[in-house]
Amino acid sequence: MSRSRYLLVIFAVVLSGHYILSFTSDGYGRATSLSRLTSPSQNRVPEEYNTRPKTELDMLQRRANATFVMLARNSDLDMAVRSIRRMEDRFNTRHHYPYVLLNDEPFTDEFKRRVSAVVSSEVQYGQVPREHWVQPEWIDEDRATKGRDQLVAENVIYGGSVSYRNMCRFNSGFFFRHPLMQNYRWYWRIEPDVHFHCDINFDPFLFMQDREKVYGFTITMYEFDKTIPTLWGHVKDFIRLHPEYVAKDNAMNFMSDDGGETYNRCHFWSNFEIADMNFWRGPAYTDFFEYLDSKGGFYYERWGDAPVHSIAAGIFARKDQIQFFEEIGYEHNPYTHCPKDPVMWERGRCGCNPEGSFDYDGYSCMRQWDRLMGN
Ligand SMILES: Nc1nc2c(ncn2[C@@H]2O[C@H](COP(=O)(O)OP(=O)(O)O)[C@@H](O)[C@H]2O)c(=O)[nH]1
Ligand SMILES: *[C@@H]1O[C@H](CO)[C@@H](O)[C@H](O)[C@H]1NC(C)=O
Ligand SMILES: [Mg+2]
Repeated sequence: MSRSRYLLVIFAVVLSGHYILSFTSDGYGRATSLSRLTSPSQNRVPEEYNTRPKTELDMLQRRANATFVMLARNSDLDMAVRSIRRMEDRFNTRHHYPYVLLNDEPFTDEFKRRVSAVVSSEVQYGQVPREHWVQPEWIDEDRATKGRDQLVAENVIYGGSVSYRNMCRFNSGFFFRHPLMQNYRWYWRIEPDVHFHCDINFDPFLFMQDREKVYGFTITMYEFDKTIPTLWGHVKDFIRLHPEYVAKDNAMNFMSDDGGETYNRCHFWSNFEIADMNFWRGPAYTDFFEYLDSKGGFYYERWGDAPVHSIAAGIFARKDQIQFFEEIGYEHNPYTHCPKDPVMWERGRCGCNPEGSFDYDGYSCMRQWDRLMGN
C-alpha cells in the first residue's frame, strides 16, 4: 500500500466513524441509546431550538420580546426567591430574560435586594394600580358577601377570600396592561414556590413566536364546579353575540364533550403560562373579559383566571396555537408534570419522577387534550 493510499484509507475510516457517531448522537452532543427505544413524542420541541451547546454570544443574537412575570406579596419573599433561583439555574443563566415583579403594595427594599441578588438579568418592581385590583364600586356587596359565605359553607378553597378574587380578576384582565408589561409581547408566568425540574434546553418564547403559538401550558385539570356555576352560560352568550371571534379549528372539543353545550371544566393551570400578550390585548379577549367582568362573577362566584384564560385560548385561537410543553418539568403544589418521554427526561437532566407525573392522574385533563390533538 502506498503512503498516500494508506492515508486515504485512514481518512475514510475516521470519516465513517464520525458519521456513525453523529448519526447516533442525540443532537445534544451526547450519544444516546434511548432515542432508539421509544418513538418520538409529538410534543417534542424540534432540535433546531436546542440552545445548550451554543455560546453566550449566540444566545444574545436571538431573543424574543419577552419577560418573566411574577405577582407576589412581600410575605412571599422566600418562596419567590426560590422559584426565581430555580428558573435561573434551569434556563435563564443561558438567556437572561428580564423579570417583572408585581404587587398590590410597594415591595420592600429587602424584597428587592433578595430577588435582584439571584437573577442574571434585569428586574423591575411594580405596584398594581388600585383600579386594577380592588373590587369595583358597582359590585353589589350584599350579593358578593352571600356568594363568599356560600363557598365557605361548601368548603371551597379560598371561598371566603376577597383578595384571592382580586388576584384572579387582575390576572384575568389587567396584568398585561401594567405599564411595566407594555414593553413586552411575550411573558412566562411564575409563582412563588414553584419548581422547574428539568434543564430547559430551548427557548420557549422563540419557539412560540416562530410557530405562531399563543398559549403554552404544562398541567391541565378540572376546575371546581362551585367556583364557576354561571361562567359557561355567559361564554355561550358571548359567542352568540360575537361569532366573528370564534377561531376555526379551535379547542372547543377539549373543553366540551357535547360540542359546546356544556363545559367539562377542563382548563390549563395558569400558575404556569407562557403566552402572547397580543392575544390578551386584542379585540376578542378585550371584549370577552369586559363582558365577563360586567357579570360580576369574579366576586359573586369565584371565577379563576385559569378557566377564563383557558376558555378564551380554547375558542379564540386555533388548537395548534396552544402548546403542551411536555419537556418542561414543573411543580406547583400539589401537582407535578414530569416528562414521561425518556429522551426528554434524560436530556433535561430531570430531577422529577416520571411515574409521579400528574399527566394521567384521574383529575388531569390530558386525556381530553390528547383526544383533541388526535394523539
Ligand atoms: N401581591 C399579591 N399577590 C397575591 C395575592 N394573593 C395571591 N397573590 C399571588 O398570586 C399568585 C397566586 O396566588 P396563590 O396564593 O399561589 O394561589 P393558588 O396558586 O391558586 O393557590 C401567587 O403568585 C401569589 O403570590 C395578594 O393579595 N397580593
Ligand atoms: C415589544 O413588544 C411591545 C408590545 O407589543 C412593543 O410595544 C415593543 O415595541 C416591542 N419591543 C421590541 C424591541 O420589539
Ligand atoms: Mg400558587
